[in-house]
Amino acid sequence: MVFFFHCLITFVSEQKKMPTVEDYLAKTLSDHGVRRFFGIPGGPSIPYLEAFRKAGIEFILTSHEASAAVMADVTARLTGVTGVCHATFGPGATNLSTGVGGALLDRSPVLALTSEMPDAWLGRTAQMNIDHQALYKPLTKATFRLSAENAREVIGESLMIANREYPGPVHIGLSSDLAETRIASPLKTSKVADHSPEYRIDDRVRVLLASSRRPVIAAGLTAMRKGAGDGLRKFLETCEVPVVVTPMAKGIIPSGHPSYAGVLFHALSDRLKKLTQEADLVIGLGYDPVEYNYESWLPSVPLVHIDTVAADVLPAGAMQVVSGPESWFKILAPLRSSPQMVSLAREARENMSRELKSAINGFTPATALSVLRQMLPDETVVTADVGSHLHLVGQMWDVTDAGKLIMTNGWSSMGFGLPAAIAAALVNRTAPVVCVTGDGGFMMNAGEMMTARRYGLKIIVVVLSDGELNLIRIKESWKNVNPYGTNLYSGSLFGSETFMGAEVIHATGRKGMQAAVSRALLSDRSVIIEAAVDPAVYSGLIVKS
Ligand SMILES: Cc1ncc(C[n+]2csc(CCOP(=O)(O)OP(=O)(O)O)c2C)c(N)n1
Repeated sequence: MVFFFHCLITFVSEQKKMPTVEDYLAKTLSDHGVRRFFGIPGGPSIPYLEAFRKAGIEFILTSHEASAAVMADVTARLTGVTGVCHATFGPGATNLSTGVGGALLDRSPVLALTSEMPDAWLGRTAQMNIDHQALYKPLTKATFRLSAENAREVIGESLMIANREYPGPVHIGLSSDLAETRIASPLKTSKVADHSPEYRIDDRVRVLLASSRRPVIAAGLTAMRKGAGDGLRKFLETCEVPVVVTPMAKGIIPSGHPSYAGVLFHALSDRLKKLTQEADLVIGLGYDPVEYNYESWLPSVPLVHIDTVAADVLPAGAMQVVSGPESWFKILAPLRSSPQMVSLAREARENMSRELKSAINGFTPATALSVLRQMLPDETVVTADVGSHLHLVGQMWDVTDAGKLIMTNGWSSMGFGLPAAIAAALVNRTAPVVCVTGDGGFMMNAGEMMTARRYGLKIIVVVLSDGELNLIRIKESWKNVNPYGTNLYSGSLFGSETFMGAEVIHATGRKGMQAAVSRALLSDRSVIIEAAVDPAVYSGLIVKS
């Protein structure tokens, strides 16, 4: 009996020493390297906000939860540390989910924390109550409900799962009565190791590589994310073969590199056909089909697909090697130079560049971009939204380095550009951050201009104002349908000199654009440049898909 009471007292005093769930979560994330998290709080969020604040993790209040998840995604992309975002019950969680889907299909490690109803209320009719676990199942790599008993295991495992290939989001539901409870005594955390998969190369892959005379490398999102650019450049020094890239891999080698041909899928990418159709072998290198499925562009030649994760479906006859980037260039060793293909790559690159230059005629989106390119320093971080302008930015913008052009081409959600710019400005307070967006996409998350103001951030927002959802209008024209449901407004978008406290500069021509950019660069606050462009050139540049 005495022994029993002794054990009970020891257990109770041990429990008292255990941290609360919110302190444990905050400390674990802080130790992991998290420095800020994004969202909109509800009542049950308060203990978590406090615990995070005390652990040195700043809460960034956004105008919409979707933006918070985009910011978490972009923070993770730029820092290499898991991004964290938070929302309350029901509508908070559904708002957040749009950005969480982005982290899934753009492959970014994110923890999405939402407040959930206590056990007794799950499944009941109650204000703001929906099933978050069901909501997040298709949008995440895993979804959990935290408890005092599973806290250690779930938090540790969530971080691991989010960062394993492909990286992506994990959702953790925080029951609203969970805060202030102490986590249960130490549990074994199950360690799930993430070493690169053991790879096996089929002999047929070696034969294909060794016998190819006209290979083309297609470098993709995984290659970019894994930092394979240095390895690729080194490889190309000894083996000269052409390289095409997916939009999110732009910058993996410089646009002026002799092997660089151009960007698949984006403006004028059909000009790459002359090169790809000459190929006798395509090598998808760190090629994540989420951006652009092979079926959409691959000529009927053999494919060797190399990636960190097995593809769900590949074109018939394709060979695949699942391996980490440290083995990629060993795998490619049998490949031989192809000067003839490299000269086709140069031709494609030069032709596209010539055609893009001819679109700089009057005040077109290409003119606005060329002014920006000339005036912004190389260290500028550019974020782009989704629409016709992205097709142009993707092909036209010379990217000097990884992390200098940020886009979503896996999830492709309008409204991405502005919150992405805010996240980039929070990470890097010295380099200029410029968001290039269409007017439709800007309007989706325009409230985030207040977030930039609240945190004293300086971003330059270039709204390519054409008064319409141009990409959809172009798609209507491909179907011989008159413009319908795509007109946004007539006249000026802002009709004012300020928007939420930010100066709005109207530019209607090249000179005005130049003056606006100089002024914006000199300003110590966020500036919006409303570039009233003529969108007519888009239809000749965007490739029918
Ligand atoms: C959230 C979301 N809704 C709708 C779409 C479909 N969509 C793709 S591009 C586009 C038009 C974008 O218009 P705007 O932002 O003005 O850019 P522009 O095409 O004019 O450059 C639409 C509606 C999408 N990608 N994401």
